[in-house]
Amino acid sequence: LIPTPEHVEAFRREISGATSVLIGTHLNPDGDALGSALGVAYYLAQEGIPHEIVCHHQPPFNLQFLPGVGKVRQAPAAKHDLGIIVDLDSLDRLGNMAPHFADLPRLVVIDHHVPHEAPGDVRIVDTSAPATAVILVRLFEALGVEFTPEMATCLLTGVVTDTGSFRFRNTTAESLSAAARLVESGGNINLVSEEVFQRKPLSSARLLGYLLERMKLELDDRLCYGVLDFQDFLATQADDVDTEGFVNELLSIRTVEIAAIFREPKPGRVRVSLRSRGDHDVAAVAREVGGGGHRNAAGCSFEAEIEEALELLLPRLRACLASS
Ligand SMILES: [Mn+2]
Repeated sequence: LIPTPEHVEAFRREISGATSVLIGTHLNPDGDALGSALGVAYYLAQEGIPHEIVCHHQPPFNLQFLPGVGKVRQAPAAKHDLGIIVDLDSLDRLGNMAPHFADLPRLVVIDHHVPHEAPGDVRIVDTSAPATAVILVRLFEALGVEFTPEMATCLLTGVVTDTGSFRFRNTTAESLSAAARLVESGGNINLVSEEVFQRKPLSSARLLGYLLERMKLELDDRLCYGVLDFQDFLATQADDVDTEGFVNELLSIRTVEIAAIFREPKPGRVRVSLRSRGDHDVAAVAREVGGGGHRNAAGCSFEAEIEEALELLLPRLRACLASS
């Protein structure tokens, strides 16, 4: 299990050798990114080690409840001699924060994504972990850290969001027991669930209404797609972030095996989200048009009209459905 005793020892050495720590996480931070970064910050505070947290983007609306979230900045104010980055495995994903980490003498990476660049002097990476927050729970337990209620709520947010509230396939005995451990330590699971999942803006609900009203089904209702054009975004005053999770609504229909959403939040720029069940490889489809992702969750975007994007992708999605 990761961290191994060697990882724990290496981490302990880095911390004891550091005078000041810069904590970072990825662009468009989610609950695991910010919850894990704040969990590390609470740990360093307990150890009496000065630290800062930076992120390219500000925390999104639905994560403003996180204890300590006000400490997240868009640039470091001080000098640091150790970096700890969580929930990402390439310095690119730090966005504008990347140069601040590239110059640090030492770097620790704690993550659960499949490594690409593999930066860092100490790497605590477990691709089978349900969330970075779960790796931190293991690490802090090995270090004998006392989980405060604030720290527990932050880490719990990572577990709850990355497991889709214990619905995704990464919901294991360990994700549940880590969550139970955090709730026992004072983590507020009701607050986390309400804030993360029950705080949708009205604009988002209206936009979803448009999508569901006009979605198209083909091939015995196995392929489902929908379009949200610039007029729809204008009419509802929604942003592209408000479409988070929409494609999963289409895939949640019993007969649907491939779902796609074509959206134009700004004129002339089309973003496409693709989802599939089982063996249908939508990442292969996305790669053919310059996008990428995982087999069952992929995306692409281009400068085009929505009609062109449909003409480009629909034949490929139909072929994908037929071939697997
Ligand atoms: Mn994560």
